[in-house]
Amino acid sequence: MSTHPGMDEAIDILAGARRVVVTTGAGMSRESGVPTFRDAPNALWADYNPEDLATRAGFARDPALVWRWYAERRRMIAETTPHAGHRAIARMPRLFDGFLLLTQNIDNLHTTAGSSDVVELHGNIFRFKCFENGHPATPDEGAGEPPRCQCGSFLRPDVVWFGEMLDPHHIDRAYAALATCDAILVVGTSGLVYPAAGFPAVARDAGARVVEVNPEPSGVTPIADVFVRAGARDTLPLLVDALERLRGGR
Ligand code: BJW
Repeated sequence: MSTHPGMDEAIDILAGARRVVVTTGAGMSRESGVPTFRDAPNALWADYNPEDLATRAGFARDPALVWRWYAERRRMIAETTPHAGHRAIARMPRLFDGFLLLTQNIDNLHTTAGSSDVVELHGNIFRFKCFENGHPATPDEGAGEPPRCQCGSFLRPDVVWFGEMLDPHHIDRAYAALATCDAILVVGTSGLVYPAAGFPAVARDAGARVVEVNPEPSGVTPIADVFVRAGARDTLPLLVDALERLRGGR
């Protein structure tokens, strides 16, 4: 008998799956010290209106404010390290015939933990691009807030703001995997921001079982086959340890 209600069923579902999708949100990195977006009291947006910060219109209105907000978050994230849950997910691909990790997180922690193929749906805070033309760019040290691109426009973080399209290549990979997976493991997302919020339902409608790990109910919980009400850091290693034992270290 495992510690958390639902763990044994979650293990059964994943042990019986050949193709698995894992999708993660901000709660995945909370125990590494990265604040989530919507959990009081430390939520990132507690003091700000997201519409002022994470939109093209917000950046156009006050580029320095948005740049500084991201610069502060980048400094803070750079001091964090992945936890045992990130490392457990990095061990998962070898357990299945098909595996895809879809993260909404921009913090790079899955990659640092050893996941080699991470679909970063909302981009990466450590990359930059031109605000006007979208080409990749590297800011010069001390080049202003925001720094200018060579073409004269401002630079911005290479993240996906509200109202912006996700990378079509990422979307194609996501929906192809969702259509064919046997199980989807959903970790630490409020299930409110689309299109990622719709992924569990897409997978379920294509026949997959839905396992959720989250200390609080989310928008995903009503359609989850199993809801493991617990944090990512302690739960995922237990889950992956059990799968590795069952699969004989395949
Ligand atoms: C733990 C834990 C622990 C705590 N362990 N768990 C369909 C319907 C309605 C609207 C739309 C729609 N389709 C598109 C839209 C518009 C919009 C949208 O979804 N709006 C909704 C708010 C309604 N979507 C978009 O604009 C997207 N673009 C798009 O679809 O383009 C086409 C289009 C355009 C326009 C109209 C229609 C279509 C782009 C979305 C980009 C989101 N960007 C952000 C910012 C990224 C950059 C940055 O970081 O600054 O991404 S918003 C923010 O929310 C961030 C996150 O990735 C995202 C999701 O947040 P997440 O991960 O769920 O975090 P939280 O904080 O909300 O939840 C944390 C969870 O963790 C909680 O459940 C906790 O309980 C849990 N937790 N501790 C495990 N220890």
